[in-house]
Amino acid sequence: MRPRPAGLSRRGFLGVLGGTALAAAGCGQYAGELLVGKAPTPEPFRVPLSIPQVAAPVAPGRYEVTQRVARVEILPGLRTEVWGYGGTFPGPTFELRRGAPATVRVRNELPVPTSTHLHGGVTPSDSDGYPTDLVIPAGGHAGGHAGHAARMTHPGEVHHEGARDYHYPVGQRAATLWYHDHRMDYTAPAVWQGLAGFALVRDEEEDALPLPAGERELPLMICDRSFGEDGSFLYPRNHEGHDAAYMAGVEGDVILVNGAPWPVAEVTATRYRLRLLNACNARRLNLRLAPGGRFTQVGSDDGLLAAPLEHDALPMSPSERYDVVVDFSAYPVGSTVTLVNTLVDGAAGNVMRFVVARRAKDDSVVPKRLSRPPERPAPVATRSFDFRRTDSGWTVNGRLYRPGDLLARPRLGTAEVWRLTSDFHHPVHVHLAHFQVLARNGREPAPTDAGWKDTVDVRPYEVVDVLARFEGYRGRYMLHCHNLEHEDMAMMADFEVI
Ligand SMILES: [Cu+2]
Repeated sequence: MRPRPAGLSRRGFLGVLGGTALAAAGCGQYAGELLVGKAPTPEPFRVPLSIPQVAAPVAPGRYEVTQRVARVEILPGLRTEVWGYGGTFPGPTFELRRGAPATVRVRNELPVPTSTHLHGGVTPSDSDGYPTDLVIPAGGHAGGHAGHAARMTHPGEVHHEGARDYHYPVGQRAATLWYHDHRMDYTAPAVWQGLAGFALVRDEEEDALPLPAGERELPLMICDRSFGEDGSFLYPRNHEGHDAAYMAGVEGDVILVNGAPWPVAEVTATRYRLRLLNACNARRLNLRLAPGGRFTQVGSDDGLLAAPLEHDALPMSPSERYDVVVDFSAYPVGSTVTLVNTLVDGAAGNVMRFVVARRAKDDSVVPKRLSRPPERPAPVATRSFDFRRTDSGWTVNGRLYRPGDLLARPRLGTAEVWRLTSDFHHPVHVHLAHFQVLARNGREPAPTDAGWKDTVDVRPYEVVDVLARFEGYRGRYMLHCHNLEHEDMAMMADFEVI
C-alpha cells in the first residue's frame, strides 16, 4: 500500500499525490482504492437476503422518516453502527405512484446535518436535496461531529431545524429510483454509514404488464463496505478532511446486497424481476450470472424500455440501475446461480447467490412491447462538460464546485446535447433531466446504454454525448460525478432551468 499523507484538507490534497497512482488506477477497471477491512471475512452465501421494509404512510400521501443511529448485525456475531433512514440500512422502500404526490418529512436525529436527494426524481428545486440545503440535527447540533473537523459553513447555506418536508409531485414514469444523503463535502461518508434506500415509482403502464411481481420482484441494492475488527464501518477520513490516498474513491472488501454480506436467496424455478442498483461509493461492477445465463432488461435508470433487451453482462457504474428479468427455470432444481462481478477476482468478485429450490407455477411473461417512452426531441443547443483532475482537484470544466456558480441555463421544455468528457472513470449524474446516450467516442453507444437514464459511466478519455430533456420545473439543479469521493472533492456543477 502507498503511504498515506496525513492531515490533508479538501483543497490541500493536490500536490501531495503524484500522477502515477491515479494513472495506474485510471487505466484499469478499478475506479477507487481498496480499503482493506480488519474484521474476519464472513463465509459467502450464508446470510439470507432480506428485502427492505416498505414505508407506511402516516396519512394519504404523507410519510415521516427519522434519520438515526442504530446498531445492527451485518457481519454474523458483530454489531455495526449505522446511520439509517428509520434506523435501518438500507432505509425503507418508498412505493410511489405516478400522479400521486408524496410529502416526506425527514427528521434528523444524527450527529450531523443532512440533505436528502431523490435520485432520478423529477422534483422541484427546493425539494431536490441541494448540498447546502440542510436539516440540522434535532437539538440544534450544527457544529462539528466526532472525528471530523468543525463544520465549515458555505455561502447561501439553508438550515431547517430538526426536520423538514420534501415534496415529490411524482409526475414521472414508473422507475427504480433511490434516495440518499447529498450534503456538501460529506456525501461519501454519510452514504457509506448507511443513508440510502429505494423509491419505486409505479404507474398504470407498468401495472398492465405481466412481469414477475410480489415475492418475485426483488430490489437489490449492491454496495461495498470495509469493517473494523469490532464490526464498525471503516472509512478513511481523517480529522481534517479527505485522505489523499483515497482520492480516486473508496472501495470496500465486503460486498453487501440490501445490507447483508454476500447473501443467499431461495427462488422457485420461475422468472424473477431484479431491480439492480449499484450503490457503491466508487466501485464499478460488471454483473454476470454463473454458471451462465442472460439478463432480460426491461428498464433503465428512469423507466421501462420500449422493448426488452437481452444481455450477458451488465456494466454498472455507481448509481446506475438495471431493471431485469432472470428466468430461473433455465436451471436444474437444486442448483445454484451466482451473481458475480467480473471486474475483480477473489471474494469481492461474488455478489450474491440464488438457490433454485423447486418448480412452481409461473404466469409471468416479458412482453415484446413494454412501454411507450418519450421520443427523443430535437436538441436546441450543445454544451460540453469536462470531468478532469487539474492542479486544483477534481473539476468540471476546470472549476471546483462553488454553490451558486451556474455552468448552464437550459430552457424548460427543451432538449440539449451534453458532451461529457473525462480523464478517469466518472459516473456522471444529472439532476432533474433524464437523458439518452447518443454516442460514445462518436460511435453507437453500448446496448446496455439504452433507455432514459440519469447516470452514465464516462470512462477514461471517453467522449459521451447524451440528449437531455429539461422537463418538469424551473430552478437550480446540478450535475456531478457520482463517484462519491470525487463529488465530495468538488466535482459538481450547478445549472439553472429557466
Ligand atoms: Cu469522478
